[in-house]
Amino acid sequence: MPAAYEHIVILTGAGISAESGLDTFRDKNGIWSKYAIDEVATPQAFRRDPQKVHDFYNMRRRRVREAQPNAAHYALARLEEAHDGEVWVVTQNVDDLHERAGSRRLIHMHGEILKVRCPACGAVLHWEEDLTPETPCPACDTVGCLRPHIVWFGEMPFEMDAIERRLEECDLFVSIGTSGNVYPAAGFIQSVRRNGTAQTVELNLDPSLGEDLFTLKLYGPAGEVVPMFVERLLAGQV
Ligand code: BV8
Repeated sequence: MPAAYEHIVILTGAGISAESGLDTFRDKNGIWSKYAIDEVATPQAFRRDPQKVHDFYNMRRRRVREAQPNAAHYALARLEEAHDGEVWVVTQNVDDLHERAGSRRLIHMHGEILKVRCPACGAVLHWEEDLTPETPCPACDTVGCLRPHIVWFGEMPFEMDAIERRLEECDLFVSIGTSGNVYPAAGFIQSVRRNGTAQTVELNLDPSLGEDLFTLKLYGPAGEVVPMFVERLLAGQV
């Protein structure tokens, strides 16, 4: 029997990695309750105090290396493998937990914390160690400009053209673990609704800012709600 949905797009945010021990941003005691965005997550912050920005990302990179994928990450990888149609994960997260759980069709629209980029030569390299303002670029030896391969506020997210195309063709859009605060990701649900008749689903701990825009909403920890949703989807019950 043909799958009910040919093109599934799944947007994930920090909430899907919360049960892996990685802090979210806007929950109580979240990252932005301890750090100021304009001191650690903008190009201006990096120019003003690169050491402070490197310290912030060094701490987060170490935590990602200690974290493991959780049942929600594995459920999405199982969906991609078992579903008779295309499944794309567009993640706002910079951790590598989707990859480690087995997801392949994956777009990191805000970059990846286990990569660094050299603005001098354009190299993008896998990187697991701490960075300092004195770390030379392994590709061109330039010192002082190596940065995390992360999209900061005020920078254009990666692969927006590809994402727009996926949103145009999707017939199922699922938003998982995101508060709907950050654009353009928070606007994807509006794009999907404008483009046509896709089924729209929000799986979250609490209702997001865009909750009214979704037709199906299931609330609870991603580690419980996502595997249950994936099994219902694979059984043709969504
Ligand atoms: C840009 C990398 C323009 C850094 C991040 C309108 C249109 C366009 C832009 C804007 C606009 N209005 C404002 C802007 C500017 C800005 C923006 O959106 N600001 C916000 C704060 C208002 N946007 C930008 O700057 C973007 N760039 O627009 O460029 C441009 C145009 C032309 C040319 C050049 C430039 C860039 C945004 C990307 C910034 N980088 N991340 C890093 O990670 O350090 S964003 C940051 O927020 C994180 O990446 C995070 O992923 C993202 C979104 O947060 P969430 O993932 O949703 O996390 P949050 O904590 O908020 O929510 C967690 C949710 O999980 C909650 O709902 C909670 O209930 C739930 N949860 C918790 N536990 C669980 C759970 N759910 C399930 N299970 C659980 N266990």
